[in-house]
Amino acid sequence: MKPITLYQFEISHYSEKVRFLLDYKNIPYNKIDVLYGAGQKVVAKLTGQRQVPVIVDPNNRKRVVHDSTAIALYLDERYPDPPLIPREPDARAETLMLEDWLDHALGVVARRLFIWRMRGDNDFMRKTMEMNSDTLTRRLLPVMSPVLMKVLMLRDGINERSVADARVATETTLTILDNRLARAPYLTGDTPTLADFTAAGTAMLLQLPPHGYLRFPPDVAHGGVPEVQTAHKRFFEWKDKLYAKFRKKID
Ligand SMILES: N[C@@H](CCC(=O)N[C@@H](CS)C(=O)NCC(=O)O)C(=O)O
Repeated sequence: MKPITLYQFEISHYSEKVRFLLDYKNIPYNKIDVLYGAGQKVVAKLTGQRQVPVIVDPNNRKRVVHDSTAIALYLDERYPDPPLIPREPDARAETLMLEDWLDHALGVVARRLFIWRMRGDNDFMRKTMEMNSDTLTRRLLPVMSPVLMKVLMLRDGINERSVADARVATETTLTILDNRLARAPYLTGDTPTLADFTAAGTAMLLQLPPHGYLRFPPDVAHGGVPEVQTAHKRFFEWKDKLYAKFRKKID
């Protein structure tokens, strides 16, 4: 099998979800780091929209798929073993519902909490963002980051109030996940499914993975939103175990 191409940001949690799926299915892939801004034009040309993750599959007439949910469905159909989404209708519906809910309930709110956390920490921001920046932006990052933060916060409506809402929403979501994981090893039972990899991927910004999975300096590992990590130790320990079991370390 030829490696799939993954257009991504290293710090993107929806890209992390896809990296998890590819690793779980043992599908080889090459990552292409898309530059913020200019690089997204390439993505727009390929897909008609500017967001990552995007995959291109050389084994299937260079098929292009964007959006982590569409990518999950594509991969499970094209590369069914091991399965991500159960075939039995009720289990299938539950997995897809959890996935859809987590994309929003964790993915969207985690980004809000992460950006809020980064706004006060230029060093952390630089370390996680410079990989997807061109040389000039990289050089400007230390000076520009407060401005960049303001732009991001305005664009995404991130302020005291929306962050307070995001904290409540995260608390509810992680409590539901904690309770499920107290009853079974995975969110829908005894075997991992798309729901688990969605939870682990979209929670990436609440707690970055252990060192060795992403191309960040060692001191960035497990960074994120400390108060959420402390309140939900069970979930974050489970997430680390999922990394150890299913996610491949980078060379
Ligand atoms: N629904 C999409 C969301 C993808 C998304 O939010 N991507 C972010 C990175 S995590 C992005 O590309 N942001 C750049 C932008 O919006 O310009 C998915 O599941 O793939």
